[in-house]
Amino acid sequence: MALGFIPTSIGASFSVSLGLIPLTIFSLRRGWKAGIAAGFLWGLLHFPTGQVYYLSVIQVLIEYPIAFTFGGFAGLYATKLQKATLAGDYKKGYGYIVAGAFSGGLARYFWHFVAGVVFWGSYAMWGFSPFLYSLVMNGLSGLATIFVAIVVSVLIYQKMPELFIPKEIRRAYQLQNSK
Ligand code: 218
Repeated sequence: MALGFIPTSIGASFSVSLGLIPLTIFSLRRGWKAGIAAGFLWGLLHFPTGQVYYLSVIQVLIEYPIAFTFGGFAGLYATKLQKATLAGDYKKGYGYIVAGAFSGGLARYFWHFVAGVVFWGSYAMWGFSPFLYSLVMNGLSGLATIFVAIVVSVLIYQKMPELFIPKEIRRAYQLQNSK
């Protein structure tokens, strides 16, 4: 939420969502259930912090509680990432970070795309149709956001891979290998 206060937007339709970086890392560490719970809370926090773009009730429901919750689906790759990392296979680990960031990012921006077609059509520039305008803006925003989340997550993974593995899983693994 705090990272969201760093200005990265151009108009109302393009922005790089820096908050997806910690949500991706958290989801890859704790799994998709904890991830979507965190994503849901992140979506709700836009209300008390006054960060909501409001066009209609349905649009707001889609773009905040729903879209942000889907960001937690990076956690679908948590178990695979942890197994690869504990086995020392960091190359595979990079692949799972990329897959996780794409899963959460695409799932979230799919909802912004839907809201864009239905509710943001009157903002369409350059004579684009609502469909094309939403596809281009949310596609570019989503890809830029996913790219930044991947770069930062991979850099952190290289420096401290253990951040992606909860302490209790690390301990269980160490116990098993000391027997
Ligand atoms: C075409 C278009 N323009 C704007 C929006 C609104 N939107 C897009 C991405 C992310 C968010 C969440 C807060 O940053 C919002 C409100 C859209 N969906 N489509």
